[in-house]
Amino acid sequence: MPRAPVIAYIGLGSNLQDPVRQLRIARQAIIALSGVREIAFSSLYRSAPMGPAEQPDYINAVMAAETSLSPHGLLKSLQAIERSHGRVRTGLRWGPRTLDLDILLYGEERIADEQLTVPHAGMTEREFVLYPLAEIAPSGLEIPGRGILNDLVAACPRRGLEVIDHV
Ligand code: ROI
Repeated sequence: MPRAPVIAYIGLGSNLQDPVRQLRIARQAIIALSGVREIAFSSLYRSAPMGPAEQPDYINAVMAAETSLSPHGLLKSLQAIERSHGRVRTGLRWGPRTLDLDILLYGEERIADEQLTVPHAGMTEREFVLYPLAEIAPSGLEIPGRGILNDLVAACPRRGLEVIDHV
């Protein structure tokens, strides 16, 4: 049975192998998925690494997409893009990565299983997620179980986060 389309928000992040290029290529790959239609794409943001400090700065962005894929179907597609774009990860927890694609929100759903946690676990404390999200989402958006986007942004310091480009 085809599903009614929902709005999903996808977080993109990279700090290796030309991160701006990684995000541009990833964006095109997501747009090319069948069952996914881009609605909005934030500016690109540069932020200091959360986690071990001895790694390059990150470039992050958020996409709003309408999708008819299931949450796990979308996850599989995003993981395939991560792999096909040569994702490199050191074994280090919170270490550098070529490409990270996270489902931040999937409509109003709350999901918690072995594969997927939605809303994304760390998103409400991460400036590099909340600010790009707020750029493209309605300010009154409810993050299920966490509160209203505007309030979460107001409570989150920018920590040097800067916009680097408009795409
Ligand atoms: N830090 C920043 N600034 N941006 C990220 O996307 C990011 N992703 C991660 C960890 C390693 C937690 N740190 C990050 O996965």
